[in-house]
Amino acid sequence: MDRICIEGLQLFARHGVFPEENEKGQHFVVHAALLVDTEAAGIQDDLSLSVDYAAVCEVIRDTMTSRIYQLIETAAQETALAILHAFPSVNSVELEVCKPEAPIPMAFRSVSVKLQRGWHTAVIALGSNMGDSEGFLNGAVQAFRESRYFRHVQVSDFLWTKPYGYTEQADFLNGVVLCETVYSPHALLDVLQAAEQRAGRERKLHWGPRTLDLDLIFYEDKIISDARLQVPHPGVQDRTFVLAPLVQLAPYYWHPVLHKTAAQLLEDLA
Ligand code: A4P
Ligand code: MG
Repeated sequence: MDRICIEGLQLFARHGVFPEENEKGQHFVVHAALLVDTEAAGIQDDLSLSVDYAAVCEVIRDTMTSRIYQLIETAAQETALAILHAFPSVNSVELEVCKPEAPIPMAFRSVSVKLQRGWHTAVIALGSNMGDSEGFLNGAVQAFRESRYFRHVQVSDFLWTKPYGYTEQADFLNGVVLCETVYSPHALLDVLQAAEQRAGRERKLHWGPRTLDLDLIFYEDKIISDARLQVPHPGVQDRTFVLAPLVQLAPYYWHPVLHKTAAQLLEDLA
């Protein structure tokens, strides 16, 4: 992917852990690299097809100076989010926030935080078979829509399905969300689990009844297998209640391990 780079943007802001830093302020330096496709703009020599770097500098200045953060981690994170929202054609941004006057009683050139944030496609399965199932599923979707960490949130129809696995329980209301998120896979899992908690979810029985179950099915074409998270979700190919709604939204979604589309996996279950 092409990059538009801004180096050494100088700002005066008040970020810091110490009250004196918040009162007096100090100089900060920001470097940014925007990952953006410049091909069409380059061919047509047309700024409207690219990203105006002067406008990006204004967004960086406004975000860095409109609030006070204790941490340059937060200043960098918020600035990256502001850029991603202000310029939808920017897929990803690398940002470094430097604090050359940080309160360190030694000689040093600068301290900085450097991070990369971008939009990532994710597929999330929703399920509920206790209480106000439709309300729980809609509540989860609304929370994604209201969060700055998500965009382009698409929702399948919700469908009632017979319980799979442990069958001595009520029918499930199921659906799928296809979205883009700035969260990493593990941060997204935290967000999904927090949403389950807010819906009053109690983890009593594996595969048992629940107010809200949010499973991460796919994250880009990433393959993850660790103690907390397995992606693609290991059961996706066995579950009509995930594949049918997914096929409504993205029949072409490619399973990176089984090397089949969602539509092919659904067909295999027929
Ligand atoms: N975990 C690992 N990978 C993932 C992932 N990709 N997404 C870990 C979400 N969580 C993941 O999950 C247990 C642990 O899985 C988590 O701590 C997480 O670190 P859980 O939600 O606490 O427990 P669970 O829901 O009982 O297990 P699981 O595996 O999510 O259950 P399933 O497989 O979702 O089954 N029948 C119908 N018709 N419709 C349903 O929606 N759902 C279930 C639940 C059973 N039968 C169903 C339905
Ligand atoms: Mg689950």
